[in-house]
Amino acid sequence: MSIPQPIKKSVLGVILDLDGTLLNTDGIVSEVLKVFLVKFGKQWDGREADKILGKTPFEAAAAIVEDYGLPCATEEFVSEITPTFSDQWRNIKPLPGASRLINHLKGHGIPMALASNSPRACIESKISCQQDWKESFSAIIGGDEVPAGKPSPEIFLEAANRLKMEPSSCLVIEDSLPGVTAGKAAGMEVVAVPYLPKQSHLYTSAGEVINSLLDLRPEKWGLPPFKDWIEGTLPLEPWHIGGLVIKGFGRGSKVLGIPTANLSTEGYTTLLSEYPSGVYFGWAGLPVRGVYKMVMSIGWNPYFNNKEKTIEPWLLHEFDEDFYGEELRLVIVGYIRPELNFPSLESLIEKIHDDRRIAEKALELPLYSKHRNDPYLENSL
Ligand code: ADP
Ligand code: RBF
Ligand code: MG
Repeated sequence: MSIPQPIKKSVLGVILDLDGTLLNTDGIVSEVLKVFLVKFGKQWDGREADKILGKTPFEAAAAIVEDYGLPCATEEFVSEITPTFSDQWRNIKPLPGASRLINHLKGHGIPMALASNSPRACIESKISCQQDWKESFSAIIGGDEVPAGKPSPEIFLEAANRLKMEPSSCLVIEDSLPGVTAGKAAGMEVVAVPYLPKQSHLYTSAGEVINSLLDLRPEKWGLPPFKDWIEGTLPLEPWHIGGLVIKGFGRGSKVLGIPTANLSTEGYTTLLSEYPSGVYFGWAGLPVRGVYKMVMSIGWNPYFNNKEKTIEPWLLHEFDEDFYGEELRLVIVGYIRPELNFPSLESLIEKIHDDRRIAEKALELPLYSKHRNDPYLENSL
């Protein structure tokens, strides 16, 4: 059960952005551009990621042609690169919580529209790879179907029109700044889900900023709440990570009574980019010692404002010794909350102990306890 949330405003319909909000398009974009720029003797360094987010494909291409000083016109660049992108669309994964949200709203008969700056044909190809998505939307509007794309409000106004709703009765869910601007300009409620980490301070015009779709509380907007939270936890499709226990920041978490057996993020950059930062829990296996309950944080530890994403599992067991260098395997079965900042170290520690209690109790539920027997936990490298 989730904690009831105060209502901010009641809406009747939801308008969703596609790339970066429902689909993890970014990984594909980087892959394609990396290969493509080599042909021009240039190296893609990802620094333009924030410049191309939320733009129409043409605007994004123009930005790249200019930044890299490519010896071609934007039109040429677009026509050369488009087939490569089309090939990649079936490899795009939905972002965590995307299918859950779509199924939830559809199940409750909440009208939904998809409004993306991508051309309509691209949207159709991308969503055709995701089961049941297309049928879930009462309207789909591409950037080529309105006079101007986001940040102009037109695309959202057209979406409301097709849903036969007042703009003020619509909730927009958006990852990009141009998208948030467009939603507000259309007179709609907006929830921002920034795709880029540590950017939430830029999204002040949004009604709410959340870390990922897993944190959306529809009841805040007068919509039916999710019913899949169980005892303060959200069950996930289990996922696995493992590796050698490395030295962390040596901040003395152990002294605080919260030792975390940090894992190297090497080899997991793709997987980690698919999971939002946050507090998760599950089972931890140390081949020579056993299998233990575990609660962990993944992310930048806002309280310490780390530069790198870390994986910090706290094994819920008293050990007599350290186990640096040993192989640790994790099966992550559920989600608890986003990473937060705290006014004091004491309040951070208190919250981590709440997480521990939630995880310890939840892991007794058959739904979670069955994963203790996952063979991944027993095997060594
Ligand atoms: P670091 O900054 O190096 O991660 P910590 O203070 O977080 O240091 O201590 C983590 C180390 O403590 C782990 O790498 C492990 O060897 C040891 N350790 C002992 N008990 C536990 C536990 N219950 N959970 C996680 N690590 C533990
Ligand atoms: N760090 C944060 O800055 N914010 C958090 O919300 C947060 N949550 C955590 C939850 C758990 C279960 C664990 C094990 C760690 C968490 N941390 C968080 C990381 C913490 O800052 C880090 O482990 C420190 O090294 C503890 O002193
Ligand atoms: Mg640690």
